[in-house]
Amino acid sequence: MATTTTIATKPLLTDLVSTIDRVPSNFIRPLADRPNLHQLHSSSPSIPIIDLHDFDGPSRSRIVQHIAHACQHYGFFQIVNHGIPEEVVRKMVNVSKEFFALPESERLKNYSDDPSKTTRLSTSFNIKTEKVSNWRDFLRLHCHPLEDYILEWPSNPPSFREDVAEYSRKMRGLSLKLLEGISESLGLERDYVEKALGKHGQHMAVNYYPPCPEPELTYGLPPHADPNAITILLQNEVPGLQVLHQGNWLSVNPVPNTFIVNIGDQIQVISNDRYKSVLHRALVNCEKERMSIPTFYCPSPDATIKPAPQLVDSDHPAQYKDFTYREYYDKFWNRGLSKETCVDMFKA
Ligand SMILES: O=C(O)CCC(=O)C(=O)O
Repeated sequence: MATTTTIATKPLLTDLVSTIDRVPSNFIRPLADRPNLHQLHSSSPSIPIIDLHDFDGPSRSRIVQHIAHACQHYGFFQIVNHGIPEEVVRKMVNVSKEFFALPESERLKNYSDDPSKTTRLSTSFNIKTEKVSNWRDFLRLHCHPLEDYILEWPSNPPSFREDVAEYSRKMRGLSLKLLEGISESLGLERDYVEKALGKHGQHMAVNYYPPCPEPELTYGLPPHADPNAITILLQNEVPGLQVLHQGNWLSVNPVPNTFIVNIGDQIQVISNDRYKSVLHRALVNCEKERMSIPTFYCPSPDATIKPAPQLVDSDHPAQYKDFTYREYYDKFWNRGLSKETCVDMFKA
């Protein structure tokens, strides 16, 4: 094993980590921009937990109030009793693990550094444009409409397509339910946000963060806000996600059978800034591999996004100009992950 490495010599981190015992120089963040690992296991309060049981029954208005509070004050919440069968989640997690355990040559069949590809395995964020790399490999898939994409997905492991398709169908159902709750929480018609997203899009990533010999020097993912409408995140039992709240980084430690939901930039725009798409980041650690599986629910590329007219008046002028999601998404990928969120580029 080499004692120092100055450059990464493999396309994927998964295959690099066993050959190094220092972080290669292209992953090292400038001093002022490194994570503070002391905060990782802090016992400070975390994001709200919302129980979705009875969302379609008499508790709906109470749950909608909780959603409003969480979206306004945190931009993030966890959900329990969400209705996704444990078996579906277990299969999704297992097949993801199996995928990242495949031989390098088998995994690399899916490799691409072109962000416009609808199915691809890659590393970091956007290696064509970024200056510092992130300690992450990821498999990214488009999932809606399923039949347009499923035949592009990896066919190895053999159950991959079936297990991931079932998971993404369930995630679509849950996303639509949450979008109803978010619409109602803004005082809009139940289907307002659903209609505002045009024909809808759904993407998914399987993020794989291998153990890192010097986790204080780098990020799995640096602070960023999500470009889509909402994200539903599943994480394995290894902590790493942190959310910015009132100037502090809150750790969102894994809780079995929950998902983490966050508001993305498009809901911030539709809500005319009532709700905030919040910065979050993924830290890595030196002992355990971490996996997270976000579902990004989004508008279709041709959908025009703008503040809901019902939320605009003389006291609350429109904060954003109209744009298509395609314009937004291209900017997001090309400028790289940043604390200055992309949504500011679309201010009125
Ligand atoms: O790994 C995590 O917990 C966060 C993932 C994330 O923020 C992303 O994929 O955009």
